[in-house]
Formats: sequence, structure tokens, C-alpha cells
Amino acid sequence: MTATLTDRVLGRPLDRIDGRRKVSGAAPYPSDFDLPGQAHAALVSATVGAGRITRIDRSAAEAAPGVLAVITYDNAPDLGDPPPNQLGSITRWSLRDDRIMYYGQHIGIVVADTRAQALAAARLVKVEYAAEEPVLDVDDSRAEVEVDPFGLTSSRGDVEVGLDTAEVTVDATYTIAPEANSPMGLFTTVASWQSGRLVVHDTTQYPTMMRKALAAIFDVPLSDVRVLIPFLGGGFGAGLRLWSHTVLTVLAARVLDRPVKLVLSRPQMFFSTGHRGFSRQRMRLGATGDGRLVAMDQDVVVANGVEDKLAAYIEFGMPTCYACDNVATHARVAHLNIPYTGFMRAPGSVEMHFALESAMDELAVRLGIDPLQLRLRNYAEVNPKNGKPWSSKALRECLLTGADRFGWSARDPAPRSMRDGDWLVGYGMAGVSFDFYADPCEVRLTVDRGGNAIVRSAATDIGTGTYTITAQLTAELLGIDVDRVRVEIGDTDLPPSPQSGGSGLAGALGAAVKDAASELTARFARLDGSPGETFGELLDRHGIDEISATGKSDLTKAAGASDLAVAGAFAARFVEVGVDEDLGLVRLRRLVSVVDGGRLYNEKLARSQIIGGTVMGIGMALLEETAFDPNTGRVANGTFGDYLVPVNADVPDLDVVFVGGPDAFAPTGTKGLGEVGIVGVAPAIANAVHHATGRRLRDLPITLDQLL
Ligand code: MCN
Ligand code: MOS
Repeated sequence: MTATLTDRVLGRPLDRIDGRRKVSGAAPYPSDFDLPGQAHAALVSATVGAGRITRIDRSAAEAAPGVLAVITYDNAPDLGDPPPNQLGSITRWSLRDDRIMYYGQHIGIVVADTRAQALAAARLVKVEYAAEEPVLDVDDSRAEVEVDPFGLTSSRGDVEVGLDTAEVTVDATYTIAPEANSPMGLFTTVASWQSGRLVVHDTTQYPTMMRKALAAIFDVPLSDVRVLIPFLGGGFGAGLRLWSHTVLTVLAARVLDRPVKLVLSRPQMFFSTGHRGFSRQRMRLGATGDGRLVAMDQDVVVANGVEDKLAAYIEFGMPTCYACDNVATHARVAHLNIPYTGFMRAPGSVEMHFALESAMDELAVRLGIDPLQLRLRNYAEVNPKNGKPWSSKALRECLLTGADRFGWSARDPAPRSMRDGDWLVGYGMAGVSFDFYADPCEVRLTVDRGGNAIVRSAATDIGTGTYTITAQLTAELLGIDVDRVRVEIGDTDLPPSPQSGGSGLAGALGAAVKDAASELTARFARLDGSPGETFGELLDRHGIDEISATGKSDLTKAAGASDLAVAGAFAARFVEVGVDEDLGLVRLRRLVSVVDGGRLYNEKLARSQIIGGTVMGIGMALLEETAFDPNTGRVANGTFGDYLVPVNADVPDLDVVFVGGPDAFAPTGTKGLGEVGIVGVAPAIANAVHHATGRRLRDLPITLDQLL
């Protein structure tokens, strides 16, 4: 029996079922966990940007009050290597040897009875270095450069021939500054070894990966590692990797045979939990005089840490955005003495869309064609890479609905043609085609004699709403009330789940829940119930306590085998800016987002995702930049006083509309929405700034100095 989905419960804008626990302080975040007998840790960080440690003197720290252990590379036990994983653990354990790869690298951990003692003692560890001049620029000839290390580039047709035959071309280079995820919750690890079994509370979006990595590093069976993360105070991708502070804390707990807690400080967050690496993209577009694309070429250089193996995916998505016969992508990774990069909302896609959608705007200007019309003229009706029909695609509706709501037709195409007092006014837009990613997922669904359903999975809710949508979907499928569903997640003792990441969890978990619900309802059907009998009554009559079923999904794998081109979300963004040229100010005046996310689980949560993503996109466009000291590579602005993120005054009313219907591939008909909200915001703003001022700004963030 397969359950059908209606809008009885699914899609409804329900409040979060965990909302009350969150606002009343009852929901435990990692930093809320304290274990009996727990000691506190503080990190020692490198104060040079490259080189070697020549001497470490631990004696003063060891003699300080309350200090229990000082662990550095020269007294640390050997650990195993993290398993290779281009979207998981860090490549290199920071205490492996005397090498310094970047300023801030964790080179020791100090454990004491109290946090204050640990922090004070960490300052007493004396380290001497043979410092080298760090490599900090992708163009530095000393940088190790890898060409297409992840095999993510592609080509079809012949780009050079296409560019030669093009009547109009654009050749422009775009850069994006390094940026830091700034979740509110400070990343925390609370580790304890309980009779040989490791139990870790950790700020992670991917407990299943973390469990595997820790088991390998500490050489214990998988079943002897338990990772717990019931609530997470924001990740935005920072929680997708296993970081060295977690390894160090687990190690300290093992050395001391005592629970150890580490809470990163805000400045430490900037170099300990990844960042969006600097990127530079050269985009070349060629078109016929009537605006048909005949060539698209993207050449990417992205910064990454020394020896790191994390794909940035900037070269991945471009070839499927528009119908065009000659398309190529190229990628290089430059390894620099910078902190490890990581994932940051819509990694790769958001960078690619900035370059592509800015270049499309430049092309529209050269062609004298409306930017919206240029997108429609090159609409990819089928996946241009393989000719397969999309599982769903309402991008045209996004573009047209957005234009209509925004009033795009009122736009005078001439730059500097619109004014409001001292402000030059500009309209800009961008189209967005987003992919998703999901690892295999498993859930256990149980219905008990009380008529309650319990869903269990190692999945996380990082603020997205996983608890709520899982309850909604389960209630929908079983035909029961939402408050009869209990969702137990964030624990690796439960069935394995993919990361909250790649905008894939809601789909993967939903598909597994649907699978489990089909199995479960089939089992109930075999109990020959009477009409109108509830699950609880049926179990009661048969004297059965509960019935369970396991459900599974493996969406990315299934997508590869599908006859459909499995699509993620699509979106269109329309922006109005005001620019005060005398002061170099850009103010957002309006922003319309129209999004195709397939079927929605919860309209309110879906809208929150788009709003949150859009705010991050505004930060990317106008404010955010991690500044590395050019001499040392130290993060020079690693505080909320210096690293600017948008505040309320930077954000206008955000109009969010959903279009499109259920996706034909996803078992739930849904598509991911967690990241698409950030994508396309920056180019729409940059395009609007061009329209307002006639100046094309190709380097993010767009700051005052560029406008003066
Ligand atoms: N949703 C929906 N209908 C859909 C799809 C999604 O209602 N058709 C809503 C649901 O509430 C769901 C949420 O959107 O829980 C996100 O679903 P999905 O797109 O599958 O994304 P994931 O569950 O995999 O979450 C990760 C995603 C990513 S990759 C980043 S980065 C990000 C994001 O979600 N980080 C976030 N949103 C975030 N939101 C918060 N509050 N905090 C973060 O750290
Ligand atoms: Mo999102 S950057 O895939 O956690």
C-alpha cells in the first residue's frame, strides 16, 4: 500500500513543534551539556602563518592552578587518519607533526578544572617557531596549484569555435572575498569515554560522518562511538566537516579518562570551522545578435588550505543553467596558508551564479536586450547536458511571476535613468538553477498502542525545521494528528541519516519516512481491522504493544539512474537598489524572490528558509569579507564588531512567493530549499547597481570605496 500525499497536514504553515522548547530554554544545544566530573579545555593556536615549531615549553602551563593536562604534538599519542572524504573530515590532524599550515592552527589543548583556568594556562604554553613567509595569494608562484582535482569540470561542443562565431561576446572576471559562516551557537564539543565507548555532544550537521571519522581516528569500532546533536544553533555548512577542535577534545577526554568540554570563542570560530574560500572566475559568453547563447566558458580559481581536499563545486552547476551547445568549465585550486575552507550555504552554486548572472546582465546590455528576455530566450527546456526532461522545472514561472510582482516592465533600460531625490535607482534581476545532494537515509517508524507514532533517525535539525516537517509528513501519511507524532533525531545510535546539507535532508528523510509508512500501513492492513478502527485500537484488540517498520532512501544515487534530469530548486530574484554616489552608499529598497521548491512541507518554514538565505545573500553582496592579515594570514576581523553581517536596517521587506508543483522524481514531490535563498541575490544586486549607476562592479562585497 502506498500512501498518497494531500494537503491535509503537509504544506501547512504550522508553528515549529519544538518552538516552545527553544524559546523557553528547554532545548539542549551542545554548549548546554555538562557531564559529572567534567573538565574544561582551551586551545593553543599558532601565532605564525607558516613554518615549523622548534620548541614547546609546557612547564608553566602544567604548573598553573587546576591544570590537568597540556597536550601538544610532541607528547600527543599517535592517532589514525580521518577517512578520505571530499565532503567530510579535515585532511590532516593538526598535532600530527611540527608543521604550521596557517595562522591559528590548533597546536595544543590545555585541560583544567575550570574554563577560566584552562584559558589562563593556554596562554602560558611557550612556543618557538622557525617561521616562513606564508603563501596567501592564489597568484603567488609558490602556491601549490592543482588542476581540476575533483574531476568536476566538463565540456560539450567547442567553446572556442562558438566564441569565434558569436556576434556579441562578454569576457569578464569576477571575484568573491573569503567569507565566514556566523552561526549564533558557538561550536562546542563535550566528549566522554564511558567504559571504552565514546559519547560526544558536538556541533555537527553530519553526525553519521562524524561517527565514522572518529571511529577511524581513535581506532574503535563504529558501534563504540555515539554522536549526539538534538539541537544546533545554526551551521550553514560550518558543521559539515569534522574539525580539529573536536578531535583534540575527544583525545583530551581519553588521555584524562574524564569528560572534557570545549566551547570555541567567537574569534576562534573564524579560523576553526571553515570558510568560503576566495574565488575568481573568468566568464566568457558568446551570443548571436538576437541573443542566443553560442558559447559559455567558466574558468575558476579557488583558494583552499594546504593539503586540503575539499571540493568547492564552483565549476559544477554552470553547464546546466542555459541551453547552449558549446560549454566548458575549468577549475584550479590554489593551496594557501589559510585556515581550512569549509562549506557555506550553497557552496559553489552561489559563487557560480554571481559570475554567470552578472555576465548574462553584461551580455544583455551589449545586445540591447532586456535581461529577463535574455534568460527566457536561452531557457533550458531539457537538461542541456544529457537531453533528459526535468523532473520539474518552473523557472519560467519564477521569472514571469517575479517580473510581474516586481513591476519589471516599468524599468527604463538606460543606466542612470531612474532617480529618487539624491538616490540613483536601479533594477536588477537574476535567475537561479540549483542542485541538491543527499546521502542514503534510514528511519525507523513505530506506532504504539496509545496510537502515537515515533520516528527515529540520526538526522539533525539545524534550525531548518526537521522536527516539524517530519511530524507533519508522518501525520499526513498515517492519517493521525501532528501532536501524536514524536520525532527522535540527532543521535547516531538511531538509523543512519545524511547530513543536514546539500539541501538534501528534508527530501531524503521524507522519502525514507514515506517508505517506512507504506511498510507500516501494510503491516497494519494484515491485522484485519474493523472500519473506523484507529491504529491504537487495532493494536489493543490484538494485544500488540507496537509495530515498527524501517524505511530507506538513496536519492542522489537514484537520481543518477533516473530517466529524468532530477532537478533541485529554481528561483528568480528581482531587486531595487538606491545608490547615493556622493556617499558611496547602496541601499536595498525591495527584493522579490520567486522560488520553485516542488511541493512544500511547511509553507512557513519554507518561507523562513528563503528569507534567511536572502539575508545571507545581502551580506555576501554588500558586507561580508574575512580579512587575512597580508603578512601572517591571521584573521584580522574575526569578531562581530569587525566582520559585518546584515542587520535589520540593511534588509528591506522581502517578498517570497512559491510557484511550481510536486516534483516527479522525489517520492515526497519536494525539492530542497535550505540553500537556494542565498543564490542569485548578489548578482541581482550588482546588476541593479549597474542599472542605477552605469558602473559594473565585479568584486564582492560591493563596498563604499568601489562606488566612490
Ligand atoms: N522545506 C520545506 N519544503 C520543501 C523543502 C524544504 O518546507 N520542499 C523546509 C523544511 O523546513 C526543511 C528546510 O526547508 O527542514 C530545509 O530543507 P532542505 O532544503 O532539505 O535542507 P536540509 O534539511 O538538508 O538543511 C540544510 C540546509 C543547508 S545545506 C544549509 S547550508 C542551511 C539551511 O539548510 N543551514 C541552515 N538552512 C538553515 N537554516 C537554519 N536555521 N540554520 C542553518 O544552519
Ligand atoms: Mo549546506 S552549506 O550544504 O550545510
